[in-house]
Amino acid sequence: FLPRRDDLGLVAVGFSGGQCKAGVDAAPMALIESGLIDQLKNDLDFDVTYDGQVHSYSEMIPADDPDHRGMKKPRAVSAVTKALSEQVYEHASKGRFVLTLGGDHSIAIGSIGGTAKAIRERLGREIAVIWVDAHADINTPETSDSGNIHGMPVAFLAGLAKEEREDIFGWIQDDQRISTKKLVYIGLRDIDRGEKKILKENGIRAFSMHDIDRHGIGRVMDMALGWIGTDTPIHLSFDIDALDPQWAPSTGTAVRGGLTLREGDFIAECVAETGSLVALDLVEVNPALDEEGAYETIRAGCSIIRCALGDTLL
Ligand code: 4U7
Ligand code: MN
Ligand code: MN
Ligand code: MN
Repeated sequence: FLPRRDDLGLVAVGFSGGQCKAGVDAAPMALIESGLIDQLKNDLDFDVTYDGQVHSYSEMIPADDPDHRGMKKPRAVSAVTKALSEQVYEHASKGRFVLTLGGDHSIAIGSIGGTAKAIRERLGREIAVIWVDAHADINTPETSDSGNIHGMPVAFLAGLAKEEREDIFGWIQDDQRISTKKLVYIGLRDIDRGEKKILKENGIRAFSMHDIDRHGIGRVMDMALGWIGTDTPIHLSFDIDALDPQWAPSTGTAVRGGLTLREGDFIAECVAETGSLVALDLVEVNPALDEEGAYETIRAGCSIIRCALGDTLL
């Protein structure tokens, strides 16, 4: 079921409406300007299909977007993720590996929704999702204290949060959804009360920083990939705030006590080694925050992408 090894679709999403801090929309351009596409083409031998645009989808964003069920900018996030899901679906249904550069993590509603649908149609398979993050991003509108949708994408993708209104995620169909049984978290250390309850009640497999300290990242990856099982298409959604702020300070919701740069790369390498990776998101880099650390944060993001694409494997 592998995507043709040399074919990569790149989608750059300059969107920040899933949270309140400006600047995360500048990340795709910063990653690209640091040489990412040349690395994909020259060092990794990919055929890159990229429309040369950072999409902000501004034409789709309504001027009037009042809160709904406590969610902030629900129509904007809904419209952007719907458009993104169609772009990602286009790439994935042509057998391309899809790399989505965010943007805040709300965009995973679109990227994962698009991958899930394409892989179902093409291979009749359900994707697994590996979510690498300090946070679980599984709040429902009701459990969220912040109302920021970048803390909710997993709830919408897994069908734990639903909404009738077409313009507020009502467009999400079953074929775009994922199973909580095929979802694995790595790197968690800042989980809200309501999220803990959701993780428990749904038996979701999660490896926190505590688990990584106890077992080491090597055994954690064995357990995480063992849970998913071999020959399952994998979508890796990597929030740069999974890394310790020492390595990735320029991000909107930094939490101390995170992964080292090397542990982040190792996670990506282990996923690459499976040969089952079909899509990757790199999100939450915000070059406008901690400007001194922006270069390091961008470099860390590029490194994780290269590792996930097999660059450092022998
Ligand atoms: B990110 C938070 F309350 N859980 O819901 C929330 F702690 O994509 C944070 O992982 C969400 O960066 C962080 O607002 C979203 C908060
Ligand atoms: Mn996070
Ligand atoms: Mn996140
Ligand atoms: Mn964050």
